[in-house]
Amino acid sequence: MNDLNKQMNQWIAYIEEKLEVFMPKQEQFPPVIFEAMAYSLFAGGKRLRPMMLLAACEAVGGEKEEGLPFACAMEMIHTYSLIHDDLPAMDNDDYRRGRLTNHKVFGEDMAILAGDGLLHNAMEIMADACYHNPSKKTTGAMQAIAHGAGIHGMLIGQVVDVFYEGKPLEANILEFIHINKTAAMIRAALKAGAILGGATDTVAESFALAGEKIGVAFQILDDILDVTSTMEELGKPIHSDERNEKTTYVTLYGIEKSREIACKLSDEAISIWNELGEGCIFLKDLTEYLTKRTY
Ligand code: GRG
Repeated sequence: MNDLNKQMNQWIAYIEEKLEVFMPKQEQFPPVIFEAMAYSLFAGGKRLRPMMLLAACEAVGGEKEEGLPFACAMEMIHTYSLIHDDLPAMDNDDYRRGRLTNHKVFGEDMAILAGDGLLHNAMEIMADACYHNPSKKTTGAMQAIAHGAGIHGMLIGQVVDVFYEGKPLEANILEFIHINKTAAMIRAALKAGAILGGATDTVAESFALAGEKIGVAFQILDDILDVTSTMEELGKPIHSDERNEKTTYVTLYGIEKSREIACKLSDEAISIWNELGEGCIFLKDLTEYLTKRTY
């Protein structure tokens, strides 16, 4: 295992331990809602957003403990979005994080409520942190996260994605969807972490910009991997009319050009980390891993 994998695993273990602490205790009846929330939260995600938030906080000289409530809140918001995205009314998926989706196990009604429960719990954790430590750092971080998750970020990305369902997309619409649906939460994680660590507004904006580039590159690679893994499974090239297909970077530009676009975005993010200096080495390595991945 290389150094980056070791560091990522350490972050994951740390985050999972703290997520347990920040989950609501089973004080209410019936227990099913607590089970449904925990089922998806502890289903083995990569914990990228909280990891980035904590690493950004440390990169600018902050203590990871300052970022903890916000990091856990980010993962809860991310998990809520996955539960809702998988619902029959949206993507209608049966599997997520290697297990049956929340609604397949608990039913649609409980899955909607489990997503809502995680979102509201995240808001309560952050509001609590702001209340106990009122400062521009805590309120600024909460603002960045709510902004990234809501109507100016992930949510509007999902709305536009749903709105154009089944219709061909222009490149600028597809870019809008990626910037918001996928990249806004990565942008928010890095910006919030930098704010909590005490970065100036200008430096926090650089973290945000790197996050946007990483997020879009990450999504383009996801689209590429989707096609290449299907090709591998089928053992042959597949043509666009054989797949029940959405517009992606791959359908618009082809695999090679899409790889080039992702690579360029990744390089731009890495330049930002280089400019920000030594403290950003982990984030730089993580960026390379996520945006040039072959896994
Ligand atoms: C329901 C408001 C609302 C939004 C849903 C996140 C999302 C928006 C949809 C999920 C579908 C999807 C493919 C989104 C792109 C972002 C993405 C690649 C999510 C998966 O993130 P990972 O790879 O997942 O970090 P893990 O499971 O590791 O946390």
